[in-house]
Amino acid sequence: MSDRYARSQELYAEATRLIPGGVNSPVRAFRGVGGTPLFIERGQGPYIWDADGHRYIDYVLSWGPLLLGHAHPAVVEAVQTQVARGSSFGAPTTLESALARRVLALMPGLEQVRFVNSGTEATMSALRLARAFTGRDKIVKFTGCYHGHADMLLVQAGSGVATLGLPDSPGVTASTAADTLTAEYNDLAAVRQLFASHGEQIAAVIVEPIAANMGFVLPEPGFLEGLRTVTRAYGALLVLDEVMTGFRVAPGGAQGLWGLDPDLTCLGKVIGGGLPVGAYAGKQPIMQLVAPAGPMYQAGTLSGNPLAMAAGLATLNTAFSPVDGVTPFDQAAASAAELAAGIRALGEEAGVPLQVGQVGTMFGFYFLKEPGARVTSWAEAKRLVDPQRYARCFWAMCERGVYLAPSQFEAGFVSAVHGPGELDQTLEALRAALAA
Ligand code: KE4
Repeated sequence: MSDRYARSQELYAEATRLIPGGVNSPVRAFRGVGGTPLFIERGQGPYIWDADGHRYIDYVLSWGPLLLGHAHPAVVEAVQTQVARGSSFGAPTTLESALARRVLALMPGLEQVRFVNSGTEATMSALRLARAFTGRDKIVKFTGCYHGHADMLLVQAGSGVATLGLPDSPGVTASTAADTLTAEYNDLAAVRQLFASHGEQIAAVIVEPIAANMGFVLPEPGFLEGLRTVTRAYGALLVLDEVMTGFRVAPGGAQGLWGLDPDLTCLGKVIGGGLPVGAYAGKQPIMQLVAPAGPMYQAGTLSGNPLAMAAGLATLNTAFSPVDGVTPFDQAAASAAELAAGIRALGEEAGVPLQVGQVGTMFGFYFLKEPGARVTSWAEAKRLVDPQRYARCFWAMCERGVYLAPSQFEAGFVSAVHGPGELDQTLEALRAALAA
C-alpha cells in the first residue's frame, strides 16, 4: 500500500487493537481485495471521502440502504426533526404505522409487517415464524446466499462468509446445522429431491430472489416459480429475502417485478434510509402468530425506533415521488442500466471476459477466467471467477476516485444522485483499469 492511504493505515492499526479485525462487520476489512480498509470520514450525494482526503464515487452506499445517496436533505431533515423530539420511547408511535402503511402499499402481497433492527433479525424471526406456523424443524437455503448471521443461516453462506472462505462458522452447533438443508442456487431438481426426502419436515425455503451475496446471479427462468410450486405442494413456506432487493430492483421489490407470491418477506436496508432497521412481513394468518398477537416470541428494544422510521419514510416517500414525471428511483435505475451497458462494452473492447448483471438500481460484474463462461450458482462462481483480477481492478478504480464493493462476491448499488458526470468518470476509470 502506498502512502496514499497513510491515514487509513494509521487508523486501522489503532482500530485493530480495539475491535476484532478493526471493523464491526467482516466484509469491511477488505480481505476480499487485500490492503488496508479505507476509513470513510463523510458522504454527500454520490460521494464519500476517506481519511486521507480522497473523494470517491460510491457504489457500495452502505451496502444498499442509501437509495437517495449520502446525506439527502429529505433524510437529514426528517432525522434532525425527529431526534429533537426524542430518539426512542419504547412505545408505539405513529411513525411505525406510517412506515408499515408505506411498505404494505408498495408490496401489496404483504398484509402485515413487523419492524426489527437488522436484516439478520428479520430472517431469523421469519424462519422462527415459519417453524411455528408449520410445526416443522428443517429449512432449506442455497449455498452462497447470505441471510445474516443467525446460527441456522451460517451454513454455506455468502457475502463476508464467502469472501473469507469460511464454509460455515465455528460456534454453530451440529444440531443447528443439521436442520439446515442446502442446495445450489438455480438447482430446482436438487430442491425437489430435498422435498422428496424430507418434505414433511421442511418448514421453509429461504431464497434471495437475486443472489447478490455471491456477486450478482439472476434466477434462471422458472427457478423462483418452481420454489413456489414445490413449497406449496409440501405445505412449506416460501420466504423471500428481499433485504437487498426490496425497493431496489423495483418499487415493489423482486416480488413486484416478477409477480412472486411468497408467504413471508424479509426487508431491511432501504426502509431505514441508512439507520438500523429490518422487517419481516407476510400474509395475515401467518403474521398473527407473532407475539403479542400470538405465541411466537420476538422482541426488540429499538425495534421500529422513531429515527429509523423517519429516515425510512423520507427515503421511500422521496424515492417514489415523481419530479417532472420521473421518480428518483427511475433515475437511479436508468443510471444503473447505463453503467451496466458501459461495463459490458468496456469488457468487450478490452477483451476481458466479464459477466455483467443489472436489475433496477443494483448491478454486479464478475471477472471470468474464461470467455463464454456463465455463473448461475456459488459452485460455478468459485470455479469460473477470478477474484484476484477483481481485486486489482478494485484498487485501480480507487486510485481513479471510484469505490466499488471490496469483494468480488458482493453487488453494486446506484443512487438517485449518481448523474452523467459520475457515470462518465466511472467508465473512464474502468477503461483505464482494464487496460492496466
Ligand atoms: P444485516 O443483518 O447485515 O442488516 O442484514 C443481513 C442480510 C440479510 N439478507 C440479505 C439478502 C443481505 O444481503 C444481508 C446483508 N448484506 C450484507 C452485504 N452483502 C451486509 C454487509 C455486511 O455484512 O457488512
